[in-house]
Amino acid sequence: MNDKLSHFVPKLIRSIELDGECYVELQDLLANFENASVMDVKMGCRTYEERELDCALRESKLRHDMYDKMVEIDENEPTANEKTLRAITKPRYMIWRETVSSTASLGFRVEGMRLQDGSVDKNFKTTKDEEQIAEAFMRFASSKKIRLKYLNRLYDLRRALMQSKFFISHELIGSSLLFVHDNNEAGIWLIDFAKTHLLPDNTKVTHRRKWELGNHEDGYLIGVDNLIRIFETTTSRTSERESTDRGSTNQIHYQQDRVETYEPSYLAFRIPAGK
Ligand code: I3P
Repeated sequence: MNDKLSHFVPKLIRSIELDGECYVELQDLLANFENASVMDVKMGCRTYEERELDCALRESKLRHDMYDKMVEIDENEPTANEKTLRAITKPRYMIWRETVSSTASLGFRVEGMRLQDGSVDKNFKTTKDEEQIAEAFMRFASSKKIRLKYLNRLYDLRRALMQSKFFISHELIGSSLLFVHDNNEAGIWLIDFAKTHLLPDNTKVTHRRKWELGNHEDGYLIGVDNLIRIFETTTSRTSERESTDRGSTNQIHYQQDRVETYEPSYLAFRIPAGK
């Protein structure tokens, strides 16, 4: 991939055909980390495609599983009719899900994380406030050094997105940023492109404008801007663990999209042999 984003996506190793199906083998993003912590952040203000909405409105296929997932979070949310049917349409679920999480307001939501102690937390469906999110980030990356590395990576990512020919010509729906760190390094990559599509001819998006049916805006950059802002607030704080760590630095200098307190590092990833 010859694009400004090429350092931010897993490398393609090869594509293979197995039993008539085509598979791609991708770089193992965890290979260069020791006991990695991993967080999945779903990007954008919208998580369904325009055509999905169109199909659902025409077919109005009802989903019992999505009704069940909805009442598990808020039993008062379904309408009387939905309660009778015990089912809702997919767009009804997806749009509601965007508003109970931070997707609609901040342009991203935390999907889940795996911490270094092996614990997995997927309980973020109603994590919406910036303070709740900042706390989740501090728990995920309890070391300020690592949060600063993430912040620099986010600055670099925003710059790359704004210069990328791929990004300017595509709509990215339901795509995630994968955050990976260990005690020494941190990286962020774009993953999950199942609902990423080339824009129709003569359609331009800013990735920041409000979505209206037909304009294909996804709000991706709104999410990146807000991630950066929240990570900036977390890098000016000290976690409980760090308050006892004499090595932590309190002076942080934000300079032209780069935090200078810790030496920035670009990660050069080696693709393990045979991968
Ligand atoms: C799921 C989430 C996924 C969506 C899936 C939902 O909800 O919105 O993005 O898959 O739809 O069930 P939740 O996170 O609350 O469990 P797609 O993005 O692929 O549509 P699905 O059940 O139709 O797969």
